[in-house]
Amino acid sequence: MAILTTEEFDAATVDPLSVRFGPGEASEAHGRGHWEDVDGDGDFDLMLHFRTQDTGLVQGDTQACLTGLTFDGIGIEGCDAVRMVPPKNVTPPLIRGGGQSTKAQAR
Ligand SMILES: [Ca+2]
Repeated sequence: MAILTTEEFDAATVDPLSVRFGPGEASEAHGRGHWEDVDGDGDFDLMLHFRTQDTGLVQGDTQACLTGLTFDGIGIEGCDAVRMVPPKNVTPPLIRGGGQSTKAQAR
């Protein structure tokens, strides 16, 4: 999960420990933020790690939101597309075809 710095928003102002992510309101797994240039545009973005089980997200969720505070106490929030990757060899994919949804068993 990354909070990107843009022209309007400096991710370095975000207090990493204030950020809650997903319906489970997960907090940063390591208790700290990581500043990296995630998108390679030359400024630092805030990278946060959350434990999947803490976020409350389940496979099939396509969007997740976070809330947080800047160091100045200003509330921030944002949502973005997420892709939950199923554990290998556990969950069969849902295949949609012919106007009907069909559950396919992967073996
Ligand atoms: Ca950047």
